[in-house]
Amino acid sequence: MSEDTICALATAVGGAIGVIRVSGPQALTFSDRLFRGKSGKHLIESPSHSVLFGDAVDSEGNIIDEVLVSVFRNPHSYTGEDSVEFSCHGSRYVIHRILDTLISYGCRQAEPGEYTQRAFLNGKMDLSQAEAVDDLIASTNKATHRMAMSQLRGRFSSALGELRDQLLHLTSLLELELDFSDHEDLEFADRSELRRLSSEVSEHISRLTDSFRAGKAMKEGIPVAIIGKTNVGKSTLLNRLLHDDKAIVSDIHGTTRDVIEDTITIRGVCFRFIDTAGLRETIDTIERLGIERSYEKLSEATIVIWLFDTPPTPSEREEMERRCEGKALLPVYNKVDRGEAELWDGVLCISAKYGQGMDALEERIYELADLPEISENDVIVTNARHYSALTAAQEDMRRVCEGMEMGLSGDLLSEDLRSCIHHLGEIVGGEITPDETLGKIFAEFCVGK
Ligand SMILES: Nc1nc2c(ncn2[C@@H]2O[C@H](COP(=O)(O)OP(=O)(O)OP(=O)(O)O)[C@@H](O)[C@H]2O)c(=O)[nH]1
Ligand SMILES: [Mg+2]
Repeated sequence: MSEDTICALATAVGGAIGVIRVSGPQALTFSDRLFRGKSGKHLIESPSHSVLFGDAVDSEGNIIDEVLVSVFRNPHSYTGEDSVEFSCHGSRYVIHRILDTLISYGCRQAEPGEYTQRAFLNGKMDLSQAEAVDDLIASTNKATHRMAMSQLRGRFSSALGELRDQLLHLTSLLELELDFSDHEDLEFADRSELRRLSSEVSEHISRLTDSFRAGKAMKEGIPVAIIGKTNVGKSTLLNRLLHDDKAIVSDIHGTTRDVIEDTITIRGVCFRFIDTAGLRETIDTIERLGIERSYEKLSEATIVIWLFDTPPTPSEREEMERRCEGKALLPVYNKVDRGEAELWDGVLCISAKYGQGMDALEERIYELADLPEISENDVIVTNARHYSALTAAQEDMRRVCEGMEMGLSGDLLSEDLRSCIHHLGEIVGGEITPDETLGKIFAEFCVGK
C-alpha cells in the first residue's frame, strides 16, 4: 500500500460539476478537515459507500463551495485504499481552492494514471484490465467500447489464465517424464499427449496474436486511402465523408500536397480516411514528395478508394492492381453529376460534390472492412504491448512444438515452456513488473484516473 495520499480533479474542466478524488491512508482525515457536514457528521465516522452533503471550507474556515462527498473505505474502493470523492461546482477557481487546501493538509497531486496504478498494485485489477480502463475512456464507437469492456471485465485475463494452466500442466507432464527417465528400465512417457497439448496451446496463442490485426484496425480506425489523379475530387470526397471542410478543394491540379486524414464512424466502426496528393508526372519537388507520400499511405491502407473522372487505361488499371495487392481495391467514378453514368457499368458512381451515391459508397467500405461482429465475450488483442508479448510466447511455443518433433529432452523443452509462461505473465503484470514498464503504461493515462 502507498504511504502518501493523492488528490486530483477527475473530470474535465468546464463542466457544471467537478469531481475531486482523494485516495490513500489519510484520505478520510485530510478530507474531513476540509468538510463541514450539514448533519454534523464527520467523514471519519462514515461507513463505506455513504454520501454526505455539506460545505467545503478552507483552513481559515471560509466556505469554498457546497459539496457532496462519497466515502469509500479500504479495500472497497477503486484503488483499494481509503478514498473520498468530492463533487463540487465546476468552477476552475473552486476546484483549485479545494485542491490547494487538500495539498496544504498533506495530500500530493496525483500523477497521470496513479489511481489506476494503485488499483493494479493493490490487486484490484491486473495490468491488462488497467490498460482497458484507458481504452474505455478513449472509446468512440461500439467496436472499441466492446473491446475495452471485454478486456476490463477480465475476458482476456481469463483466456491467459487458461493458457497458463495448460502450460503448467504441460510442464508437470514433462517433469514426470524426467522423473521416469532416471529409471533406465522404464521407457519414456508417451509423448503424443504432450504433442497434442502443445499444439493446442500454440494454436490458441496464434488466434490471439492474429486478432491483433482487426483489434488494432478497430482501435485506430481502419485506414482507407483515397488515391487517384489530380483534380478527380479526392479532397472533395474526403470532406464529404467527414462532413467537414478539412481539405482544400480547387480546380487547380495538384492542390493537395500533403497527406490529410481524419476518422469517422460508419455503422459503429471507426475508419481513418486519408486524402493524398494527386498522382501525375511533375517536376515540382514539393508535389513529388507529396506523391511519394501518397504511395506510402497506399501501402499502409487496408482499403484503397481509387477515384477517377475519366476511364482509366488498362495499363493504369494493371498498375493500380499491382500496387494494391493484398488490399481491398475499390474503383470509384466521381463527378457522375456531369451525366456520364451509362459509361460506367458495374463501377460505383458518385458525386462527391453533390452527394450522389455516398450511401452506397459507405456501404461498400463497410463491407470491405470485413470485420468480425464482436461481442463482449470475444477476446481481441488491441494493445501493442500485449501483441509483442504474445508474439514472443508464440515463438517459444514454436520451439516447443519443434523440439517435441525432434524428440528433445524434457529439460530443454521446459525452458521454452517457462519462457512462454513468463511472456504471457507480462501481459497481466506478473509478480515482478519493472517500475519502468509500469511508468510507461500509466504515463499515457489522464490525471485523475
Ligand atoms: N462536377 C463535379 N465536380 C467535382 C466533383 N467533385 C469534385 N469536383 C470538382 O473537381 C475539382 C477538384 O476537386 P478536388 O477535390 O480539389 O480534387 P483532388 O483530387 O483533391 O485534386 P488534387 O488535390 O489536385 O489532387 C474541384 O473544382 C471540385 O469542385 C463532383 O462530384 N462533381
Ligand atoms: Mg486534393
